[in-house]
Amino acid sequence: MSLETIYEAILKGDAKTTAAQVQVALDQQVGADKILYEACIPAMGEVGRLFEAGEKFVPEMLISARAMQTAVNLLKPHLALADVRVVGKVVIGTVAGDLHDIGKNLVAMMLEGSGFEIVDLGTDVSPQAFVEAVRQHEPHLIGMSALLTTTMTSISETIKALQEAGLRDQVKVIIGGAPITQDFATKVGADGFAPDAGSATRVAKALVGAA
Ligand code: B1M
Repeated sequence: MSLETIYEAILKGDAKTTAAQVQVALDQQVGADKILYEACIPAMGEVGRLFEAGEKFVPEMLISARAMQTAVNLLKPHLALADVRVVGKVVIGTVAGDLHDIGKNLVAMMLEGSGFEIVDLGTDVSPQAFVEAVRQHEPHLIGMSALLTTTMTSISETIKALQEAGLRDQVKVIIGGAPITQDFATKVGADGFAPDAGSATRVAKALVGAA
């Protein structure tokens, strides 16, 4: 096993080899976070670079995403901490028009591992669905993920919908995703921004006063 083998397997979209090699790595006591951050996530970055360069196409992105998901499923129990107290409730989703969920799932997983109760609304979540979920679940936090420059606007639309529903003051909003920046978060009035799953946990805890 080497991290390089896992990286290559995800890049090729070979889910079977990915699963087998991740398991070998875990059996050899390689840290789950090392496997995630040094093999899996860089592989997805390279898939994106090749797509942008016209050397990979949507179906190939999809099979790499599936291979990545098999890795995440195997890593999950090792990343989540066992005995954590509940520090707050988060409603999380990928915004309207956007189907990317790997990053959102990782963020949800890390939040869960650090004591948050998670209500995952999935992908392509409309502003109205976020509003309804806040009414129904009364979370401390809403987490929105956007991976496309074209869907970043769904974040501001959702924040606006929360304001119009009179719910904005009841929840903190944390956002993230590849095109999102702190500047954008400030501009749209989000309470927090995190560039990756690890910092999402720190920001979320700070927002609920559990840091
Ligand atoms: Co898409 N795609 N994709 N894609 N895709 C990108 C995002 C892209 C950058 C590729 C590229 O051109 N280089 C590009 C967007 C360009 C842009 O908008 N500027 C792109 C495009 C164009 C598209 C389509 C439009 C392609 C087409 O159809 N022509 C299409 C859109 C579909 C839609 O959503 N409506 C599309 C489709 C797809 C697939 C379905 C094939 C697949 C997604 C499968 C899935 O998610 N189940 C896919 C994939 C896999 C990618 C890339 C290659 C990888 C994304 C990923 O999973 N990264 C991506 C290229 C890239 O990102 N470099 C690309 C790994 C993941 C761990 O990182 O999601 O960034 P990420 O999450 C990080 C942080 O961003 C952060 O923490 C995570 C973990 O550290 N984070 C948060 C994320 N959410 C957060 C929330 C937070 C806090 C932090 O708080 C709540």
